[in-house]
Amino acid sequence: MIISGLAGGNSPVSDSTSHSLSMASQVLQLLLLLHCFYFTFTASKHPLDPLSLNEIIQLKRIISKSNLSSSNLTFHQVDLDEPPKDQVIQWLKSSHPSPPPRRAKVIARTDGTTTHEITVDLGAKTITSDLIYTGHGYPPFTLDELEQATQLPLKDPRLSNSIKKRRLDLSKVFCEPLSVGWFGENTTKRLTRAVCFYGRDTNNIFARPIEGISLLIDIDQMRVIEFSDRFVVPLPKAEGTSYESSSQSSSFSSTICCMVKKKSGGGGGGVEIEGHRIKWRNWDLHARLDTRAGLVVSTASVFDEAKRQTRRVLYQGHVSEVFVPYMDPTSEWFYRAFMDLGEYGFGLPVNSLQEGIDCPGNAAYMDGVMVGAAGQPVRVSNVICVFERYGGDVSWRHTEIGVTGKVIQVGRAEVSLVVRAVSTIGNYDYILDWEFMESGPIKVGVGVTGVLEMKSVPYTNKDQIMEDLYGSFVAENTVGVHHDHFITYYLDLDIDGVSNSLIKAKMRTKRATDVNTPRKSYWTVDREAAKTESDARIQLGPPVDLIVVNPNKKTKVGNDVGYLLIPAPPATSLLSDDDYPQIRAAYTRYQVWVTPHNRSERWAAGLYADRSRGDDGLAVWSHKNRGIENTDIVVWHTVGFHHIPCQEDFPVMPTLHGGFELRPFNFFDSNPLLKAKPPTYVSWANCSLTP
Ligand SMILES: [Cu+2]
Repeated sequence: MIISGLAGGNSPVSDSTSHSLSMASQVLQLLLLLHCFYFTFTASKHPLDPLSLNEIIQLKRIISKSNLSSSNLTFHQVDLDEPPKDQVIQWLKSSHPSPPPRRAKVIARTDGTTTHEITVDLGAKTITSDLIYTGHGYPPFTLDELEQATQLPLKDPRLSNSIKKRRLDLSKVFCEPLSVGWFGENTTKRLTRAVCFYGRDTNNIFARPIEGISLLIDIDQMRVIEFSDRFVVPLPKAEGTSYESSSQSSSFSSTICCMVKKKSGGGGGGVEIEGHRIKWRNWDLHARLDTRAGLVVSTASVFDEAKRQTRRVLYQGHVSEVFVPYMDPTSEWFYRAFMDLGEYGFGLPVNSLQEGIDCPGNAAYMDGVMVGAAGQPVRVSNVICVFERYGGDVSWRHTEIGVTGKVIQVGRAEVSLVVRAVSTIGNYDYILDWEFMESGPIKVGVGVTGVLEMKSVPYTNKDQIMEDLYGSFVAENTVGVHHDHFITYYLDLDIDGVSNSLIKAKMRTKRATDVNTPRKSYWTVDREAAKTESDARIQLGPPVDLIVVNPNKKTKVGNDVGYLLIPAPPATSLLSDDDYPQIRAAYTRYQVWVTPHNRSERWAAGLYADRSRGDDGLAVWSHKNRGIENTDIVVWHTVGFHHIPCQEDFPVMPTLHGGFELRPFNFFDSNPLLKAKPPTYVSWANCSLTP
């Protein structure tokens, strides 16, 4: 889980073979749309814009002039303090908007002992509140801390001896500081446990774990407080661990044809980006980078051609927490149950996206500015890409031969807009997509790729293994340990307004007793509005449609307007309720929760997730059992992967895709695509089936 500097600084590593195969087979056979982008940088500031470079400089200046400056201050999490929702909605409605006051919220630590929650009014240049947090858990690690904790073990003579004992070269050793969780201790410190890898003859450092050694580091004092060297396991060999393209060959063409270059300067259509606001066809939305959440999508509204009005769908959506528990309960592994957002954050380890690998040639990019540990601005280029996607899909079609004298064959191509960011948390990379469809759906995708967290074992063939290794044998001397990825989303839906309800449309089999036909059974729907939070803790499985409706807005024929959640496949945590990682991530027991909107309820595992004890977070809030009917509600949905590794995941894992869809359900009066002009095809001159 180490973040050794911004991923954007790394040299690009591509998998051109597999990429070219999938892209070429799709793209070469298609006519292409020609996409155009144009940019305007003179837009009014949107109230949800991230802190700008100047605002961060201003913020640092304000704090430097305060009492806080007399302490040794580290900045752990700094982001925009969002204005109240009603002010943002009012701003969007207003034709001459003056944005609400700009504020920043800061979680900082003084002298490595005290956690402060500071609110700064950037306009008034004052600190409006400075509260000391005394509860359980700690803020995320800073990148500086993680970098120092990476170096610290290498200076420890005990590690040096252990490495010598194994006849390895210390200069090729890399140590990774991991969060340690909480296992019932009465008092806690901010700690990490460093485990080490051997980087000789490979750049895939995670593929050669030096098992048996670990160093417990007090991260506030930045010193090793415990060293252990319990056992020696043969190191996996370096051969076959590399994933760099220079070591690969291909029997197939490696050219990606038809990447459409964006036009420079003005253009007549496509995507319009003004600052962080994105307008594309019938969609209007805002995208920004947040230190904790990574990509945040806000104020997404869709234009209804039939009604000639813009209608609100999603006030805000982002990842709220990523829980990754490993299933090896032994001494060197038991504590590995990561809360990636709360312990590391998805913002600072965001990638500078690479054209041709991360995003297609027609993408436009946004830069990100965040705050480093010393309060300094950290700028990363190309952190969000925005592109129009045409993947050869059909948005609707029909062939009709029943009309006398003619064959009707009609339809249109599916074109969508994708907003993407990629965060790399140590060995794993998370590709976060928000895809907006012209017919109204929002598809939320998450791609998991990168390198497995592996364990060295003494075996070179599966036949030799007689013990439980808590994972899969993926290469000689190498086990990919069983684990989960639970990616939990915060979805503040505002379907045609703030007041919404969750409808559970349960399908059940009914005997056909009241009809005089040979049919014995059919299914029927029982609709039920979730009245309180306990009605909306949902384990997926039995057939139910989950629809967020606005009970105050009807279609022409009288249905409540709504959006359907087409959820991710069922996957909830399999840990026991009394197991410590599960106590901290109790919200993974259900895949869907609904809570009333509350500004302070944002992070599913609680605001202070590092070493948390499960006394804050979604499961705790939900037990207040508040009313959730016809009010401003937030839907929480977890995309879960139970990951049993396999050999194809080694040495680097092909992207595993997951996600869910928010789909109009009686939102429009009929298929909205029939009201909108279809896209025009333009064939791409240099694209040919026989290159
Ligand atoms: Cu995995």
